[in-house]
Amino acid sequence: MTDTTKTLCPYCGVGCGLEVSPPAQLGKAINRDGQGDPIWKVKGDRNHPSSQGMVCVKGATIAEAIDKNRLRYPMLRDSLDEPFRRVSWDEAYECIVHRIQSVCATQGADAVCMYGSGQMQTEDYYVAQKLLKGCLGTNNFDSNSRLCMSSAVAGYVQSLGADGPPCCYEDLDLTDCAFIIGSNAAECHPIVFNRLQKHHKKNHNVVKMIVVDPRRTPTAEVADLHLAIHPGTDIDLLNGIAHLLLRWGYFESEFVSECTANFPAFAEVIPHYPPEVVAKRCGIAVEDLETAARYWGTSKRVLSLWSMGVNQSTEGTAKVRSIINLHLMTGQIGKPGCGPFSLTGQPNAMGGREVGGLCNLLPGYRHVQNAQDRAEVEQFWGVPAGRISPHWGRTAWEMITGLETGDVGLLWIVATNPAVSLPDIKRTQAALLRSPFTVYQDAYYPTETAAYAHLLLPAAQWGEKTGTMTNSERVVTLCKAFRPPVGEAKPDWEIVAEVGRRLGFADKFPFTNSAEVFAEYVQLTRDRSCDMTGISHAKLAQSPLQWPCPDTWANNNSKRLYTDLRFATPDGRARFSAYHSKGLAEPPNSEYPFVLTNGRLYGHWHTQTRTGRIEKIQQMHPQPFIEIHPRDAAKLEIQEHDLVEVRSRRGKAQFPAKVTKAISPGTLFVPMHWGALWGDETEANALTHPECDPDSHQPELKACAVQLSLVVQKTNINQTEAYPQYPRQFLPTAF
Ligand SMILES: Nc1nc2c(c(=O)[nH]1)N[C@H]1C(S)=C(S)[C@@H](COP(=O)(O)OP(=O)(O)OC[C@H]3O[C@@H](n4cnc5c(=O)[nH]c(N)nc54)[C@H](O)[C@@H]3O)O[C@H]1N2
Ligand SMILES: Nc1nc2c(c(=O)[nH]1)N[C@H]1C(S)=C(S)[C@@H](COP(=O)(O)OP(=O)(O)OC[C@H]3O[C@@H](n4cnc5c(=O)[nH]c(N)nc54)[C@H](O)[C@@H]3O)O[C@H]1N2
Ligand code: SF4
Ligand SMILES: [Mo]
Repeated sequence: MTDTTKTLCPYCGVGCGLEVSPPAQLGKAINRDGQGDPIWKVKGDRNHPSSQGMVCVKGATIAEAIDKNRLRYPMLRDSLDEPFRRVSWDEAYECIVHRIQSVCATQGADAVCMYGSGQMQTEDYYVAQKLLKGCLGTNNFDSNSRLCMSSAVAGYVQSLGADGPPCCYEDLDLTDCAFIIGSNAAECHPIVFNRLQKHHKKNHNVVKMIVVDPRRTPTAEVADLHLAIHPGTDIDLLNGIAHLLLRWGYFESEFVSECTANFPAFAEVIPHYPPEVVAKRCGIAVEDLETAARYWGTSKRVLSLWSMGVNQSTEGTAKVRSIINLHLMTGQIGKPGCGPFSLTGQPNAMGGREVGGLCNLLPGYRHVQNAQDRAEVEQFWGVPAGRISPHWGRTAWEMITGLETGDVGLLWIVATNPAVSLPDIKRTQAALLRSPFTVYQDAYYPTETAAYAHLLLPAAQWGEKTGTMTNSERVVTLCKAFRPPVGEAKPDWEIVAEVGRRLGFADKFPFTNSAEVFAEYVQLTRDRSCDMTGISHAKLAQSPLQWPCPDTWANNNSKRLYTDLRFATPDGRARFSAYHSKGLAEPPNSEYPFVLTNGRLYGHWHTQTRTGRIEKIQQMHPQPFIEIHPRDAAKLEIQEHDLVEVRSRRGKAQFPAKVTKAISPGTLFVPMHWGALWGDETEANALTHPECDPDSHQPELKACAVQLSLVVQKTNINQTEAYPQYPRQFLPTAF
């Protein structure tokens, strides 16, 4: 393994290609903690179709974190107040198998849950679906995509008939109006945003950029029009734009009558959204609303880009569908440069959706509630008819409430850090403390969730295992191993497959490598909208491939979906939806007068398990903060860098104040990256609530009502002590 290896950046859903080459000193003795390991060289892969050699700071520095604080051996303890002891893999496997068998015997298979992540590779996901849904007969596999992409999935399925963003990155170069809503792409999807920005700059008089976000983010900074709407008023805005488009006659009647259904219901809702009413509700000027509608109406190719400001909402599905409505009424879909383009969060959230990695899905964009879908998968897996449950399994949050009620007997967590990232974190942590048995399969130690685990399983991570990931534009890339796993770590799919064999399903898990897993899985995509039968590890070793890619096609020409204007619904027509705005689940009131929102910073990745250990990134973002508008700060006599306290109905947290006009009055913003390991009382999720969307079950992480008060003035704070920059060893460790 000395040559350059082509792989994919394991952070965001942009999916940039990387080339990794060995450090000069490879082979030198390394210390046991891996802290002094030589650093692998990483650069952008110029031949990758999605990124063409570009990378952001996260991709460029990834190699600096791959050896620090790794979980190297299986570790076990009987109760959470004991220290872990190292055990062999054999002992670890026997322990899980015994636990699963006894939970199934006493409580039934629906008491077993696996909580996975969009950072699992497709092969990892597939093996887990087969074990839980096919062998055990429970749909209790959910992933953190429930917190992330599930509203986009529900919106696409309901409006277009199937999941899958219909657009591609080339559309960023071809659009004449980018409508960016609830996305801070400049920080969160930087390589996508750079490409769009380049096009926007080059064609400044023609190409427009609109950003809809309560914050003036770096994304909003470069827009032609920034609509700083009140949090939770997106549907008002979208219906308000539709109102003006209809009033001004920007309406593709032929497309609407030939290719869509349900327009009359939509047309009944829209008159209720005249500009004066909408502008007032959203907190924007009528002229700005009109400008937005004018840009939409006069542009030939409108490309919408959205992310968590849309999805993480109790009306997330309705927001997604209301965006799609605008595309349908103006015929802005299925053509170059336009369409509703959901930006995916995690590197393989797309793959996870394709392979059925949510508790309501089955492989190949199938649904557990659809009898034919279940029958097809049962037959393919060779399991008895009726084995796959016709009901939704537990969603991520329902796994937590199941721990509270005692209905969950075993929780197996893979590649996610729920003790930081789930809503209402104190309630989540209390529930995790009550878990009869928690298996935690992760690459790092310590993490916050390890404190709640009985059994720790060391996962081989990026670079140590070979598998595939799908990015936001449906491009599948092979992520090749370039070094052996640390310690006794193993690829996630291998661990799950071995448990399956030991549970008595040996014939279902005959795989000897991940290429075989993939080869089996793609057969389940045959004739589905995400057909990948023409893709294999061997072919991907030549170059990434975009789906749909059936084995019957001579060329991989899959840039856009629905180019024939036939949609994936039974009658081929896209569906208009008719939603009224409901607003926030927890609106501000006199006791909790502010809306707190939260999100990401350019350098950090989620709960910092990797980026928190990279010096350059630590220096970029040394500590958390809270953004407060100068008018609100003045009322409370808060000044820059003062320590302030935020309280919601569920918990509290403290942050240094950042007084800035970038946030709208009445709204506050904190970053989501600081869990208990990285600071005292700086958890965004100590404040958030779990209320969720009725269709997608995605929680409204983006908004909760809070109160704000001054704690200490800046002159009295020792900043370094208040915010330690490196993880505290807060757990007893037997390493
Ligand atoms: N640097 C970095 N990049 C990442 C990640 C990371 O951790 N770090 N994570 C990846 C993942 S998994 C994801 S899901 C994506 C997330 O990518 P984004 O969704 O772009 O990121 P966020 O910062 O969570 O939220 C985006 C914006 O939503 C706005 N917002 C809040 N409430 C509302 C509202 O009611 N309406 C509207 N229109 N906007 C609102 C917030 O002000 C915020 O600026 O990023 C991916 N990329
Ligand atoms: N307040 C608030 N909360 C949020 C959000 C928000 O915007 N605001 N966003 C939500 C969203 S969109 C997301 S995606 C989640 C993200 O939240 P998490 O999924 O909890 O975040 P990560 O830190 O990415 O956790 C990934 C874990 O996987 C481990 N890991 C990395 N590679 C591997 C591997 O190959 N195998 C295994 N087994 N483990 C591996 C890492 O060490 C890390 O512990 O947070 C959600 N929570
Ligand atoms: S844009 Fe996303 S995929 Fe590309 S290098 Fe940055 S984090 Fe990695
Ligand atoms: Mo996400």
